Amino acid sequence: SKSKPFEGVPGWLETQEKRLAWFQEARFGVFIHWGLYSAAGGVFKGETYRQHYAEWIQTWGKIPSKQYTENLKPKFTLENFDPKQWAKLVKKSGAKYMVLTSRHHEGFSLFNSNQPFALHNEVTGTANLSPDGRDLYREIMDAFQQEGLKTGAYYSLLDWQHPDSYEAFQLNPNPTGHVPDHELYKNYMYGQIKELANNYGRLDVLWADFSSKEHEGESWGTRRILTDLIKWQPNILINNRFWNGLENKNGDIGTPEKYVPPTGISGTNWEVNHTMNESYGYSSQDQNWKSFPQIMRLLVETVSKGGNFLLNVGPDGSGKIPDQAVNILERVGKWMSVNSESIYGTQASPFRALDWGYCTVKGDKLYLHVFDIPQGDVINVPLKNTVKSLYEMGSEEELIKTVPQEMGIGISIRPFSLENGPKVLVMEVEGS
Ligand code: FUL
Repeated sequence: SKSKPFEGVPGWLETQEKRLAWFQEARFGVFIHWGLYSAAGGVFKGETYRQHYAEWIQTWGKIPSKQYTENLKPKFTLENFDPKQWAKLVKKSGAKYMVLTSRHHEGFSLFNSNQPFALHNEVTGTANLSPDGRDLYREIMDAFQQEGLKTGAYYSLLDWQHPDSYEAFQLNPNPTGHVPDHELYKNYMYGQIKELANNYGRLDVLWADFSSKEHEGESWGTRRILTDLIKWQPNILINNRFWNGLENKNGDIGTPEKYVPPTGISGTNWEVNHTMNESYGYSSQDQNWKSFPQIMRLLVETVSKGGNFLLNVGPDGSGKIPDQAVNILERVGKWMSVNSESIYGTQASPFRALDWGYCTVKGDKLYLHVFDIPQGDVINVPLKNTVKSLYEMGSEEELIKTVPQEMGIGISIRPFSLENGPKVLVMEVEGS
């Protein structure tokens, strides 16, 4: 399982650099978790679940699939569902791509799957979520592509509904003594991934989720999936979650979840996925929203360590994006409209911890993201080089007196409010 499966897939490694180019340029994307769990919002039949991942409510509550469906489908109303508005909001935030839960662990698809089990089954009737001949997945992907964004599909390897998946076996009553047949489940998965890759135009990312130690790698039929995927979608990127471990290098993209690796991850491209409150799926029980400056720290810290930042949004069962999330995206967008040059296409900071913020690099420019002003209102950049130019992003003034300091270059900073996000100084130096 520690082998490099991608090495055996024809064309994979040869094209990797080229396939990753847009991803490295983008640096910032938005994740959308939306499914039946969104209609529960952390509450099922009057009982509240405060666990961090509201999309796990079926498992927290040990709810059989049939009961889960009957209760939640009527609450998945779409009343406020406006994919064009979602796409406009995300575009305005400055994000360059979006990854949507095509199917989470509960086993319900936002896309219209033609797999026999998805069309009709004895467990839930159908595993497809779209009503009346609609295809919610298509509506969302189309809207985002029309805004010029790259689009990816999250696809769960786990399934709490399909009788041939182990996890479903644990949740659902099994009067006939059926023994799960992993080969059948694998074929179902393969068939659905084939649909995602062939029936919806471009697919830029397949975000698989997730493997456990007991069940990982080739045991999902991964080699077959990868071999065909790159034929169907020659530019696709695949994350590393067919294999166990968030930082493993078996894929195009490592996927640290809700943390920023202190020194980045060497030897692979990677993307932090993070939440605005605690949960990915919508929860009326989770009001622990991060502030806008906290979100900015996570974004900038990640990029300063060489990673991408995938910021999650969880619309509710009506299709409404919570106001707090809208507010954060709008404020990120406002900041990005002035400062995005310091994010897009930048690389990791050459410095270790700085006491005032983070640094990103592009060509001979250093972008200094100031979050905290040290005593004396002077930030220190640990460099001896001569400064060619120094200015603040979004300002005409050629800056701010630089004071040579023992430890490097000192820059005096006027006090400012972090409520508008970090201040970004651009510094060009001689002899980088
Ligand atoms: C995890 C999942 O179990 C969570 O529900 C969420 O989707 C997160 C991004 O990945 O492994």
